[in-house]
Amino acid sequence: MHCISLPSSHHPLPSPPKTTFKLTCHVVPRMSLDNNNNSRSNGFNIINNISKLLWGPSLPPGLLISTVRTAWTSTWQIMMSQLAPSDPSGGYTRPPSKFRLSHQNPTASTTKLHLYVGLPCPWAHRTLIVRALKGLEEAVPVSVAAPGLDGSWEFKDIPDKDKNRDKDILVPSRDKVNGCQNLKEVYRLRKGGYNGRATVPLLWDVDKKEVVCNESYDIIEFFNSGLNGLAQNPGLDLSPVELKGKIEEWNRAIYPNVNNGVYRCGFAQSQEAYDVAVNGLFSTLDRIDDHLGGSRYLCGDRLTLADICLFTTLIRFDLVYNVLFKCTKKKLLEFTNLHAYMRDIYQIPKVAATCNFPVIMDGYYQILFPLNPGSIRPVMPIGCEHEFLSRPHNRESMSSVGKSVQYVL
Ligand SMILES: N[C@@H](CCC(=O)N[C@@H](CS)C(=O)NCC(=O)O)C(=O)O
Repeated sequence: MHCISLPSSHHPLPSPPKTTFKLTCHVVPRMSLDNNNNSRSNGFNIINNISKLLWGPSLPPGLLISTVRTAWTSTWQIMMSQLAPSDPSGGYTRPPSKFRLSHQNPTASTTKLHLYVGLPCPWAHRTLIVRALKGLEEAVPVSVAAPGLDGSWEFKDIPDKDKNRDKDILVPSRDKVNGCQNLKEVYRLRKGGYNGRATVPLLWDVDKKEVVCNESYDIIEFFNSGLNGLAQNPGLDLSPVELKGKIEEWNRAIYPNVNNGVYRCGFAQSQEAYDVAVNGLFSTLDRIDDHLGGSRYLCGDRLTLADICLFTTLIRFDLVYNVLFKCTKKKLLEFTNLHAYMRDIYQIPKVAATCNFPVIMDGYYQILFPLNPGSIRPVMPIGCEHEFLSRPHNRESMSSVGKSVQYVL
């Protein structure tokens, strides 16, 4: 491998260079055009052969970079504008969920329900945690989709050898109720069909073959209070009347700035949009961190839905968002209280089994192609492993009710 410096002016077109440039500031490897790397795709080899014909064994680096930069930037802008809708300033705007569960049309507790999720998705993760804490595993069985290479959700049984050694931990599965190959097919089964975004979580009415709801917050409220006749832990109330106001207040700050805030950083299509998102994210995290210095959970001594919604973003923070979504100002591990607070929730029985870290990492680093074209999965950062998350959090003393009386499941 040769090392070259980038020439300051454009390289003359397009004859092959006879000399090697001297190393000055930017050091980039000279692109080798040898066809000896079997791990590369056919596409790579075809382009490689055309390049060889045009320019000889190696490309002029200035030409290579300026051409690829122009082509890549335009392609990136097209991809991002289609995959991540934005406002005129380049800020990411999440499309609203199509199927809401309103209080006027509660689902009867006799309805046979099925839940579709994907493990990388923080919104689906909320529903898995509330389902587990309420003991709704039998009442609401689950099918776990995995992201396909085009980003849509697919069902496949993973080979035994790839299954997690911890038998309790959730893994991708086939569609256990409709036998579909992918989530789009499930949505299309409903009367009247559906061609919109096939998102998880999806709560499904098995007998009517109908979407009950695809908005995570509606689903967790429903799991919390709407299925107590079927729940193994009906006494647990994650949204008690006296705390509803506080929960809503936290949600109003946390949803736009943290839950969706990390996506607004990662999917920003302009520097201005990114700056607004990243400032909102870290100022809100600082505020929460201060608050958690004097309060075990967001609303005091009791775990609520607001904590669960915050948790599913925090557990992905150092693992994914810090790097891939450029949430770089601080790692979660560097906050005074947030990491211990996250460990406190992780250690509640049944929560750890909803967190499949390798599947979460793959779901972002290998699937969000426009943000990580090489699909390389970075090494797991310190503080994200099960062993570290199982360390003492020492937050029991903050709580006047002691350790998790309400979570004895
Ligand atoms: N507001 C929805 C968001 C759900 C959502 O955006 N899910 C993503 C995965 S994280 C999805 O399924 N995307 C697939 C797509 O947009 O086609 C909720 O909270 O349930």
